[in-house]
Amino acid sequence: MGKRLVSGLDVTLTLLFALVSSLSAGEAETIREVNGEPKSSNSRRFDCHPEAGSDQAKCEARGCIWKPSDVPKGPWCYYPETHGYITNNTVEKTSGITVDIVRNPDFPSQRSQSRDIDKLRVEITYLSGQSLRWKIFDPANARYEVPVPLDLPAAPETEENNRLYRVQIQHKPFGIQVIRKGSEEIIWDSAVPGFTFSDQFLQISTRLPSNYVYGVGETEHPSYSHDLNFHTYGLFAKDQPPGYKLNSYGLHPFYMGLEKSKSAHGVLLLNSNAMDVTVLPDPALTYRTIGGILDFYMMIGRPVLPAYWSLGFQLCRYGYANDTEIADLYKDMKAAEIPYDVQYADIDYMERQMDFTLDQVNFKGLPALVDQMRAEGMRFIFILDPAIAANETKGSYPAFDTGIEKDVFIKWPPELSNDIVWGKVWPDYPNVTVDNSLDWDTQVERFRSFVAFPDFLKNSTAEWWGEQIKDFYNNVIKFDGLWIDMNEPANFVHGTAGEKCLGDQTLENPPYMPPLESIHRGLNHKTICMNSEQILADGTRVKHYDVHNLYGWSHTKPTYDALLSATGKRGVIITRSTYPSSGRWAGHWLGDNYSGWDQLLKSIIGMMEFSIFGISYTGADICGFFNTAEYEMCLRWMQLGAFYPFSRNHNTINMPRQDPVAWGPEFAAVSRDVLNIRYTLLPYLYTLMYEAHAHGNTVVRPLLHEFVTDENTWKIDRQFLWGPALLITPALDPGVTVVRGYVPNARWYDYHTGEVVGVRGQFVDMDTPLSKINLHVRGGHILPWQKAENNTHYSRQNPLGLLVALDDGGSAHGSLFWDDGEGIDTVQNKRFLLTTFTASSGVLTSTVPTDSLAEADRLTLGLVKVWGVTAPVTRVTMSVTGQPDADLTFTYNAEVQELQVDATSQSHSIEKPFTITWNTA
Ligand SMILES: *[C@@H]1O[C@H](CO)[C@@H](O)[C@H](O)[C@H]1NC(C)=O
Ligand SMILES: *[C@@H]1O[C@H](CO)[C@@H](O)[C@H](O)[C@H]1NC(C)=O
Ligand SMILES: *[C@@H]1O[C@H](CO)[C@@H](O)[C@H](O)[C@H]1NC(C)=O
Ligand SMILES: *[C@@H]1O[C@H](CO)[C@@H](O)[C@H](O)[C@H]1NC(C)=O
Ligand SMILES: *[C@@H]1O[C@H](CO)[C@@H](O)[C@H](O)[C@H]1NC(C)=O
Ligand SMILES: *[C@@H]1O[C@H](CO)[C@@H](O)[C@H](O)[C@H]1NC(C)=O
Ligand SMILES: CC(=O)N[C@H]1CO[C@H](CO)[C@@H](O)[C@@H]1O
Repeated sequence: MGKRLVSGLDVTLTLLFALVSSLSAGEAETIREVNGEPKSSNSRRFDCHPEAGSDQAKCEARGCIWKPSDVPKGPWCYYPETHGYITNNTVEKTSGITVDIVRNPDFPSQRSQSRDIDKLRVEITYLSGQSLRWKIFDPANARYEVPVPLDLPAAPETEENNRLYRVQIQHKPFGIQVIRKGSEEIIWDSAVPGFTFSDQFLQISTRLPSNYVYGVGETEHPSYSHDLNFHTYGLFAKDQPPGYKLNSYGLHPFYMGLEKSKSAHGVLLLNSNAMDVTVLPDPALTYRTIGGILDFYMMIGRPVLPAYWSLGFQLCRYGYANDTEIADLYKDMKAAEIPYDVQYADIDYMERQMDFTLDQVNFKGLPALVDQMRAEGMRFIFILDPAIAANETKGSYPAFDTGIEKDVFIKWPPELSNDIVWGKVWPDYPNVTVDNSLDWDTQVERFRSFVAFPDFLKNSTAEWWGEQIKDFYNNVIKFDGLWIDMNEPANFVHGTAGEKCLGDQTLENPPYMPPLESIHRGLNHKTICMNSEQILADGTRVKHYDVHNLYGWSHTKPTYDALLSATGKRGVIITRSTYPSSGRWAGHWLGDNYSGWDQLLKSIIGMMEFSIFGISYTGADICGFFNTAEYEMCLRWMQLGAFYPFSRNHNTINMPRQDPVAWGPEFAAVSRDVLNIRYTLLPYLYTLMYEAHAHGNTVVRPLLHEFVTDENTWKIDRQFLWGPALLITPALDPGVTVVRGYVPNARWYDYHTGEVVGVRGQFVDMDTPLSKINLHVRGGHILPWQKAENNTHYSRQNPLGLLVALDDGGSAHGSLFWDDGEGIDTVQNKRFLLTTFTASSGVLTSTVPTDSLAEADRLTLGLVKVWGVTAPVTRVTMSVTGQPDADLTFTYNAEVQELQVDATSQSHSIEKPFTITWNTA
């Protein structure tokens, strides 16, 4: 944006190798060709006219070639081979390479309204042995760069031998090639035509090493592994329920690519402007962004450790009429004995949907209800939106008044106006009665109050926001977590409730418009004007145009900090709009999905994508948000949703109820059973959450992450894993009683029976009557568990059970992470217990690498189940240092090959290492 912006456009590229630690499974199997059939040379074309309305004249005016393609959907207008930039000067250092490049003058400008930047600098930094960054920018004029801090290594890896990769620079056209050493595969290759760097249009393409590419969000995808047949996804944060090719709430310009050598790498483009990503059959990928610089990376930051209770089941709806309705629901859930930890209230609880207020008519009794529920071990989460109502009588609404005093709201650039950029969202004007019979636009115009949007990038805003949250907690109502919504930011008027967007109109309607839902309506459709001004922490003034996609990201940390400071506990934050690194503070629900069968599969894809975006606490609204849920679909969704890390049934206003006690006793029983399984396995899920937080592992895992050498797994998205060891095969279609699922190459046990599955490396038909979801446990793993109770407050007090699933060689291993469940920074402050378990040759041993748990949080050992014990057991003993060996009671089931050992009588506290030995006949 050259002069107009204080600083301009920035695109940075960093490559991640073996991003997913479990991915580089070391099986030394022969490498197979993964690229499929030979490609027509036409499939190598890079599109020179991605906008609609391409013709020969327009094409040739860009210096491009016009020729029909024999590849369906292939571009007819494409770049000549040498189009792009040419290297001028290359300097190699031990820490990286710097290259000056100049635009190849043989080709005309691509977009006359967007000034080309003819000389660029490329800085390649060897961040670590596994990662590198390359940044392409204008050395003469600073442009906007993304102010999101990433966890980068302290110093570059200067030792060539320590790097897994090599970098090569191609001269004409200029391109970067990143080569994985060993396999010698080129895993990034931008030495292709079409590289463009102008004020409002930046484009870079890379060839991909295989046809298997995953990620790029937030947008709904019909499959986890991308279909590479020329699909373009527009990305721009929007209050837009997910739908095919529609840009949605957040921005995640990150993809993971598989290589022929069956390794994987990840690439993040650290750019926050509106953009699109095209996948091509070459195979290749093109990024087009309309601002910033090109900056590519690897470290995204590790996901937050959510409070233990947040892994419990949760209930919500938009449209609870009053607190009595919530109290009745709670009573019915208790009577039905369905495990449940968290109740929500949506914007209904507020007075006229204004943040930090309570409806004193319909929700007068809510604070008392919340106190009562919390006393019984339940938790409460409230929604907050960013927009603050602006038409209240002065002195009556402190959130707005103090916001004005502290100057926290987004304004126009001072040279245009000193006013706030007003919008309209949910809050109603004071003293009006909304007439719901009128059409939406008329309602918005007549009844919705003006609102101001806090600028969360600005220093003073976090402090003000934190004070509002603390006052709300101390003076109005207690809560345990917060749910932040509408933070794209969403606006019910386009641009501004004032007249029109002031200033430069190319910001509202840029010369290149990515294929967004609002393509014909401009970037400010349902959000604020792009020319609004925001202030970074260092004082830099930036355009909303550049930082729009960071609004939800910037809203998240201040909310998380305020929650911790108000409650003194870590709780949980759920946010709708996300950007890379949002997972450090929050989880994400997959948005306002609808009650349709197709959404069950899409939710698995969405969860697996957010796993690789570094957000492990995810799940869709169980039974769907919009529309009417149907019995069987909702039942199947309850079964699937019992395995979302974030497991919440949520519904919109004016729709029939869809909670588990709304459908009669049979539905309630199925919900109870499947949630009891979830609750039983929460110690395992919590340990996975810890591993994600401490080591960056994924929680919900596609099968390919564990079985990458098995090509059958590369396209599987109807099944998923919890960590390495629990395989979930849900029923996703109406009327089915059998579901086809893959059994990867390992020994697996049926979770429900403990019996070993006879096959491996095959697709099999699994019975799935309405009451059952198929679950399998992988041999070689030990899963910690606890008997389920009505909520986690009580289940956490039960003895710890172990499920030991032996592999073919009779061994298994696993671990348990345990803390108080809600303390702040228990991992950083080492206030936790970490126990590892190993079983081999009839002996189960525990070791305790970290033992710093408070007395009150300690657990005793309970029931140990061992699967795959092939010979009858004659005696089981337990030994603990300093104590005489004790005989334990046990049962052995020869048919199932299951040994059950009851250690309860020993009252053995698990921070002390123990050994359990079983003797066989
Ligand atoms: C290429 O680099 C040389 C010296 O580094 C410089 O004099 C020359 O102007 C550069 N060429 C272009 C086109 O920028
Ligand atoms: C609460 O709302 C329900 C549902 O609209 C209604 O039937 C009931 O009368 C209301 N109760 C109170 C106490 O307002
Ligand atoms: C859960 O069970 C405990 C113990 O039986 C009981 O005291 C508590 O009220 C129950 N809580 C809920 C929410 O059902
Ligand atoms: C609401 O507040 C805005 C901003 O101050 C003002 O322009 C508008 O006239 C007010 N509307 C009403 C109905 O008070
Ligand atoms: C709304 O009505 C109340 C009571 O009638 C009055 O005190 C208040 O000033 C009114 N607010 C506005 C903004 O008109
Ligand atoms: C914002 O806060 C940071 C950290 O406290 C400080 O370094 C910076 O100067 C502040 N920025 C402004 C514009 O006050
Ligand atoms: C059911 C479901 O979750 N569907 C989609 C919801 O939205 C996300 C994007 O926010 C998609 O990834 C899901 O597939």
